[in-house]
Amino acid sequence: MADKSIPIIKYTKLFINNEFVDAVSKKTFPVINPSTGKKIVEVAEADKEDVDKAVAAAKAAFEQNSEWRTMFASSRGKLIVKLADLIERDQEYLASLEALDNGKPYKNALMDVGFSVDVLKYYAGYCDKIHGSTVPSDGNFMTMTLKEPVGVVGQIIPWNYPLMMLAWKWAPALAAGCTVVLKPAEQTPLSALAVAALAKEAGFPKGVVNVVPGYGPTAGGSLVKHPDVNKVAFTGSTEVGNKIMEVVGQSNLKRVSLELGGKSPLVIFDDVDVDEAVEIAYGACFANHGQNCCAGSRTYVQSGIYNEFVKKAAEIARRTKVGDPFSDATDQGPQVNQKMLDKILRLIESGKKEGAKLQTGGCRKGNEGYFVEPTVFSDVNDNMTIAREEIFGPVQSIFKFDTLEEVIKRANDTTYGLAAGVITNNITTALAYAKSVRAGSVWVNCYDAIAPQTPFGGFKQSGMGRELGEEGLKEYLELKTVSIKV
Ligand code: TXE
Repeated sequence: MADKSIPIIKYTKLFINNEFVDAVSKKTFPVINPSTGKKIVEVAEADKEDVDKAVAAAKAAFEQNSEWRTMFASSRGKLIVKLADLIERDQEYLASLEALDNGKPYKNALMDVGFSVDVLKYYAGYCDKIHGSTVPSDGNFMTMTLKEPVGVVGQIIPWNYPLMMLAWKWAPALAAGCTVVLKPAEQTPLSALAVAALAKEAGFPKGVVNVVPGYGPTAGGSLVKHPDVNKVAFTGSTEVGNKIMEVVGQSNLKRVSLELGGKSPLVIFDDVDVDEAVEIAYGACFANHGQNCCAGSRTYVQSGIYNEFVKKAAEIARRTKVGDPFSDATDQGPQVNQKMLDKILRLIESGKKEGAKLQTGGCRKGNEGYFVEPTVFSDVNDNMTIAREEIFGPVQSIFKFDTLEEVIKRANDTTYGLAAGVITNNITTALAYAKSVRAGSVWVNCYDAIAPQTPFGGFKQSGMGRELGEEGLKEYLELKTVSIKV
């Protein structure tokens, strides 16, 4: 297969009411190529006035007798399938946009596109299966429940999986019958705009989906504050998640779902095949350059295999091919921007200073773009900064442990609770761990086993609510009880 080439950018304006339009202010912002640090293109910058327009369009599309509200549920499902088909048709173009502004290898971006298609199709099937129930209430009543769309939804997504995060947000919202205003991350707005054009081509009525690229505090903040937005769904940092809760509390008490950061533990017992465990742990930590909310960034290894594991973990990390996302040989592209590069390098320095043992990596790679050497630290202790802060980069921290009881306590000693993993051949150990660890997803002898059907979300400060699966759909539904006197 030949290496892929850089795509032509077709859409750079806001998408409101099925039209691509300039920002009211006519302002634009630069989108940067993380492989070079140079500008790719200027994109229209939404601010409050633009968000107001987009929300008004979404509100009109949600009016009682609108085309969207009166559409058969099964037709809504077909429309979502059509969008999924168009995304599949354009998968190479969309994957190349992701590789360009996010920096992930093209081959990985192509997998993200495939997963996005699967998620859309999964939820499309729900449209005409959103049942209420009948309730045997006291008194002479016939009582039933109806599940209705929550209304206009504001969705704010990050840059690590731009297209996939759009699909995780749009698919359940549209299946439920909501209308959407999406703010993509300022670093990676290109694929969302291309998919907006596909939504129009699929035949979504105007105003059902709107895309407003722009910055967090301005475009994002306006969406969170907006009195006509009935729900906000956010994926991003815990810090911004906290801010959203404050603003929502002071505005209209809109529904909120949050998918935030993590510091997930992967625990490896010494009854396992070490090579296999090293590979699972490598994937858990380094997938998507470590820019993964559920990254297994704390690797706990039992003392019996500790030394062998550390040696092999460093070897496998050293073999990673870091470079051009458009080359087939590349395993790891650049980090997304200068801010993330600086954060990762600062945390690597803290690891060195605080006494962790650097096994490999530890530096920026090259002088152009935002590349980081895959880095492995051993002898990490629980109080070091690299053990506690989310690094969001290609940095593995390896800890030594002796007993199950001890490691459960240490695994849970974090403010986060998004995911956790365990590798062992002992079923009792695996189940004891799975029951005790405080995390929204637990993976046994695997990692990142995420599918459209599996609910995903966090305990503690990793968020609230769930995405994917039936639980993900519920986040976009209101329950109504109707009692009829008989
Ligand atoms: O996140 P932000 P950043 C974590 C990770 C990373 C750190 C910072 O640790 O190092 O967060 O990344 C929008 N009101 N995660 O700065 O700022 C913003 O425009 C409304 C984990 O990129 O949270 C973007 O669209 N919206 C994570 C989105 O929020 C606001 C993925 C995420 O940006 C806003 C990304 C505001 N006041 C980072 N401020 C995960 N859970 O996967 C910003 N935004």
